[in-house]
Amino acid sequence: LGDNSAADQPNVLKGEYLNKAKIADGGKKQRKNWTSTWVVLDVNQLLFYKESKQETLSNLKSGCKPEGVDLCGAHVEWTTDKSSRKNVFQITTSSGNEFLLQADNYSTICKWHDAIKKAVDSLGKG
Ligand code: I3P
Repeated sequence: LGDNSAADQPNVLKGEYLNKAKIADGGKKQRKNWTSTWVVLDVNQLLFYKESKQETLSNLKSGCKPEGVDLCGAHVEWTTDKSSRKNVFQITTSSGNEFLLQADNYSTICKWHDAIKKAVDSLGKG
């Protein structure tokens, strides 16, 4: 099944660059600002790094920590009305933070959508 060790840990996806926009913080709308972000799916949280090399540095230096998104109680859904872009899904956290994630490649974004949804579902059953 190839070289993807994620097969051993079904809820964890290795880093990849996706387009990210935070559109609400604690329920309060924010101005949309799309940025390319290195995204890593951990068991119970999503990690946003500015760059791939920050992931390596964060293991060594405490000043390089990523933005962590708590997936417990989060909602994940495709959206066509929050953006003019294609292939966009939204994550809404239990604390009212809203993120859009997007990639031009459909299979890439599907892989992330499905894995994050699976992670959220398995935390719900916890
Ligand atoms: C926003 C920017 C975003 C766009 C957003 C605009 O303008 O063009 O890319 O979102 O549309 O408001 P600005 O840079 O001046 O803030 P999409 O690319 O996702 O469509 P929106 O207001 O309809 O969210």
